[in-house]
Amino acid sequence: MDVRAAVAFEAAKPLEITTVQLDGPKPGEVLVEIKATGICHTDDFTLSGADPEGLFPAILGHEGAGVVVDVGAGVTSVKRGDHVIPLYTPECRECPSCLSRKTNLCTAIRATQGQGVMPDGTSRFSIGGDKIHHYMGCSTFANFTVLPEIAVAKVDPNAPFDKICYIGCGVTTGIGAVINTAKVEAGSTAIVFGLGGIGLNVIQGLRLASADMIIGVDLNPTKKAWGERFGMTHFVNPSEIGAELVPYLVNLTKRGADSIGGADYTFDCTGNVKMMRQALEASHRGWGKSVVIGVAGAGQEVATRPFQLVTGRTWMGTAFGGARGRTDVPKIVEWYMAGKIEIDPMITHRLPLADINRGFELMHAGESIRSVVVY
Ligand code: NAD
Ligand code: 022
Ligand code: ZN
Repeated sequence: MDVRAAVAFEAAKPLEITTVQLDGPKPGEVLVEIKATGICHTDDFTLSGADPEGLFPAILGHEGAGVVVDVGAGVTSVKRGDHVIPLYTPECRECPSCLSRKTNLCTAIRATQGQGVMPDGTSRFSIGGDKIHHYMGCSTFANFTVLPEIAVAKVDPNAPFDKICYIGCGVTTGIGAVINTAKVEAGSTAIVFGLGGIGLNVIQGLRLASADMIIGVDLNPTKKAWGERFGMTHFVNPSEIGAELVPYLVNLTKRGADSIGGADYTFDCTGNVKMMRQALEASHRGWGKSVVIGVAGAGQEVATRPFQLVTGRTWMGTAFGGARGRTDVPKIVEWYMAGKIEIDPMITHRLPLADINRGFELMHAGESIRSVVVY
């Protein structure tokens, strides 16, 4: 069938909106009509050419929501008409990783997903007979896409596509990092580095977990109001404190009889390796946990003195907020529908597919929290 897509033909060029051909679902696959998609940093990272694993031409996009319109042989968990969110971290429930219960990083289709093809090694997308790569197993920058059955989460059909698409990456990553990865307890102190589309969701996750003190750190002063909107209790702009950031934060988190200071939990949502170090070092001696969420550029390394770890701090990382997609994503949609979490105010821009490149410009200018393309 013919579908409309924004195609990344080569690195560092705008996406081209054009008609491409999509083959129907093979056994174990589903055809999904994508109704909305967010534009996320990883799409930009790959499009820029800085991603060493980036493949071209490709149909990018990994933060979508849509409707199942056809299923291949043997598909049992979803049917035509079901509303779904594509999963760049699938959940097969059969591989050693899924069975371990220790990780959400399902390995069932990992190799082919990284190669930009479906599990059978071929692509469903083409243009004039030439193959176009899939992206992160999702390719939501097309109004129809084909996905493995294990890479879709069935969600409440009453939920609005233009909001819940954000649950396909940013919302789940931020909230999941708090609940699944850090396992923050009520009354905790926490510091969030970087108040963008991920950090604000960490903040609302901390509010949900009843954290006591939620400190936000960002160089951009406009982020103070954004953080407060979702539960931040203190804002620190490193360029305005006239002091070293880590000692300043350690001092700010001293409570009662505790003269040591440091937060129970810290989260890096910048992707900057210097901030990752500061986040670790601003966590509490003896028990602080620091979660790396930001994805650093290719080849970057993190450093700290081993003393920081020997004295009881834990450095950890998270992919997709540690969420098991088919199990956890429907629950997060329910939390949104029940008003437990907010999404609407973070969606600052809505665009038609024809204007998708403008969404990337808004991201570069720091003007958007999230731009969503509505088909
Ligand atoms: P964003 O650009 O919207 O937000 C980043 C924020 O950090 C901005 O507000 C910026 O002002 C601030 N910032 C940058 N450098 C800073 C510094 N040195 N000091 C203080 N503040 C600084 O980005 P986002 O959409 O929130 O994504 C954040 C990171 O999370 C990215 O690296 C992204 O790739 C990553 N991410 C990871 C996962 C995962 O599963 N691990 C999932 C989604 C996104
Ligand atoms: C999403 N991300 C950043 C912004 N939006 C993001 C990027 C990478 C990962 C998670 C989220 C990630 C962490 C660990 C891995 N990935 C490796 C997983 C594994 O090896 O099992 C990751 C993922 C998908 C892809 C590449 C890296 C891909 O499909 N190309 C989950
Ligand atoms: Zn993303």
